[in-house]
Amino acid sequence: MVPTGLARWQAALGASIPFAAHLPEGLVPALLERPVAVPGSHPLDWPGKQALAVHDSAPLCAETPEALLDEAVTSAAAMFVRNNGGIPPEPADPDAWSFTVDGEVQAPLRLTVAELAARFRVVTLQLQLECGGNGRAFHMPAARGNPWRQGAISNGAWTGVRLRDVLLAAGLKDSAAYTGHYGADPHLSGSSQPAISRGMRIAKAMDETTLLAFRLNGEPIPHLHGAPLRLVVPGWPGSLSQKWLTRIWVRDRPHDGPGMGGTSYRIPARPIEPGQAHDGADFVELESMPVRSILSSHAHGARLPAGTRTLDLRGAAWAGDLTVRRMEVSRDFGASWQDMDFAEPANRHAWQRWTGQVDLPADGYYEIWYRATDSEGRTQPLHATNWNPQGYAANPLGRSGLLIG
Ligand SMILES: Nc1nc2c(c(=O)[nH]1)N[C@H]1C(S)=C(S)[C@@H](COP(=O)(O)O)O[C@H]1N2
Ligand SMILES: [Mo]
Repeated sequence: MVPTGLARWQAALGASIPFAAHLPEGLVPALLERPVAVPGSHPLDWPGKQALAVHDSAPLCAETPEALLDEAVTSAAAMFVRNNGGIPPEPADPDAWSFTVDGEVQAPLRLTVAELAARFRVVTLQLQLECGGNGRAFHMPAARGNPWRQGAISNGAWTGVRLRDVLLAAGLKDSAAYTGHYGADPHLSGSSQPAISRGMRIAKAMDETTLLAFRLNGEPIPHLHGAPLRLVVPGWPGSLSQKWLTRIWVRDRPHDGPGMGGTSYRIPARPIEPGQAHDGADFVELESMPVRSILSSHAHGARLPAGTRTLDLRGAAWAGDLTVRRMEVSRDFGASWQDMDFAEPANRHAWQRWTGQVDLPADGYYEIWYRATDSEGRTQPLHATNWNPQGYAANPLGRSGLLIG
């Protein structure tokens, strides 16, 4: 059956749609539905940063277009930015920056960055840092918050010490159950309450890939990304990766700072009606992020020369605490899928790069659909599922529109 609106769509695209017969009923071509530029955004103008798509200036939040994520290790310039408050002043002596560990520990600690590096084993790991709201733009109806598409992800090479080693040095009491994180950034209202203060179960804090980081890609961390000291809690919502870190409070119960409880970083255990008002009382914490993939070799909306008959595709995929066990691409609206090659992660919690080739039969409009499957067999769905008021964990498959000719 010919989908309704096909002639209109082809006119709007200025191209024929060779695989139009496979367009699922009711699906609008991605290039017509999703403008190339993120609606309402403007390019970031910030020293040392690329022209990311700014969702908000106060607090500063900017998304990385997928095509700027083509490096195996994300450069600092390409990293998305997510702030909940202001940006604290830069300290004169970064090595003298100190933070405390207190609460349910035998011996509270105050350590400077220099002491951390001297006392504990220093490691470098490639780590996914993904905003809990990545993919929010795909929830229908629109959910509250920055409408990230898929660009609130980075995979930097972080250098620091394991939080685990520092917690062991402080000596966890049997009552230690949770962390609470504090940073130096001011609340936008000027009040003394933290802009954000989240925490995690102690098991994640004790994971070998949870770092107290002071370097990124072999350089000092850029101030915007949390220098001189930040947490990197890979695979879980980025909000746990406290920037400008000043304190870790070890608690005997779940933390209750701003960003905890209710509908914050929490998702329905059983789906609710999309758009429904909800207090989130019976929601569950969003911990390991869902499987997701990006296409970085071709930007959504790119035009390639007439006669192009093969595409060399590249991208990345990741799955929170899990790994990716399959990466597939379709160029005919999901009628057929082709397996892509993908690499093992550089270390646990690093993303996985993928590559592959598809053939195109003619000039015209195509959509490259891309989806990953995690190590427990969950595949990215066609549409976002499990709608929730703050729009977390939407991971529909990717759809990039390309024009040939
Ligand atoms: N101190 C502090 N840390 C913070 C935040 C913040 O607002 N203040 N935002 C968090 C959120 S929601 C995310 S997704 C990541 C983003 O890290 P980035 O800006 O370095 O990419 O930082 C987290 N750490
Ligand atoms: Mo975030």
